[in-house]
Amino acid sequence: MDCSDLPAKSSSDKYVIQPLNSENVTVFCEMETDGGGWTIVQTRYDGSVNFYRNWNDYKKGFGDVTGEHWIGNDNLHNILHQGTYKVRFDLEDFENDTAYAIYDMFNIGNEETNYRLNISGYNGTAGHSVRDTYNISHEGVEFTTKDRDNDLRVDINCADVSYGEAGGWWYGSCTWSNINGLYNVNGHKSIHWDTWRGKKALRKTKMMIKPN
Ligand SMILES: [Ca+2]
Repeated sequence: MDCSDLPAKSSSDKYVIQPLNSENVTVFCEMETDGGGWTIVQTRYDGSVNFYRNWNDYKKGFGDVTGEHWIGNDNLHNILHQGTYKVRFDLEDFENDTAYAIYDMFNIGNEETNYRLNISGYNGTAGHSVRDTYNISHEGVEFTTKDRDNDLRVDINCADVSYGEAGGWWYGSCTWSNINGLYNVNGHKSIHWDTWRGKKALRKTKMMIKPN
């Protein structure tokens, strides 16, 4: 069903999983961090993959699972729909410092809900940044891309690089965190996690899920 089904001594690598009522999905399994058994949703470390993409790319997923990639919102929904999951974000800045954030409850709706987000139960070292500049939780917000504006800002599209952040994400009145922003660019269009490093660009991100 997901990477938590692998035997404990399995190596971190790509594997094929078959979520319930879903096609097979090739994913990368993280088997070392925090007990292993994590299914990778997103990872970035060198800027080799463009994350400024449209709705359909985020829906289907992009990049290679052994490199920088996004798992795809349909795949993510199909995995999360099987039970109750937690999500973990691992972050590294350009000074090699690291931090993490875990949310004990994480789920997203299907495409008809615009992948509506449920997230709660923060703990970690990076701080709770899945919220926006008005200090409002992103519980219940929908996914937005440059070509599909579902955010809470009426004046702009938060995913549009010209006016907002950049990259697809669950924006509210934009956001304190965006791991899908532009690579190695400081400011609000960057990969950022405000409660840890403000709008300073981060070098590495890893987002992953595991049954709770
Ligand atoms: Ca908007």
